[in-house]
Amino acid sequence: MKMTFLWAGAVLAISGGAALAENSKVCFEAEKPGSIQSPLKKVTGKGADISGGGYLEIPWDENKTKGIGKATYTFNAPKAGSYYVWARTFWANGCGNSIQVSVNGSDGKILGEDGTYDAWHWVGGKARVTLKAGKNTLVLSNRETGVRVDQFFLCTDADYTPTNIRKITP
Ligand SMILES: [Ca+2]
Repeated sequence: MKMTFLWAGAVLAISGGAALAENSKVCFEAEKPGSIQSPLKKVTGKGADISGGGYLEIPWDENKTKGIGKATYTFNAPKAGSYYVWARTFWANGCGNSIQVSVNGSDGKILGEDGTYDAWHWVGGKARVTLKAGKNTLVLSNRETGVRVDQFFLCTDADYTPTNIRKITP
């Protein structure tokens, strides 16, 4: 009988290890910050290609307001760990093609600097941040003007690339 219990314990340990390898995902709307400062603004948008009925915009202004203002988000993570940061973005023109985020007080992570214009697309997947189980904070700062953000997405799997609109997590 003792042997049986030992084997049961070993099987449970292996199952637990497999569960840890799953891709934990977090997704929330960019237009729903806990706080927001001008010139960052929430925009109500209609269309099948925008999630949640809107997006956050840092309006293009020839960079007169570049560096001013931020948006702060509080979001829940299913478990603690190292997560890759992504954002679903739209660049208005070639002069603004990046955003900067800081998670839980981390140094600023730059997402974007790519060449996809006039289309919603995901940028990120390189910078990693540390999340706690439960509440975490993300700050979007004004690195460049002429940018829009629809959703933020974080996941633990380095090989996962989000596509289209992702499902919002609780
Ligand atoms: Ca949105």
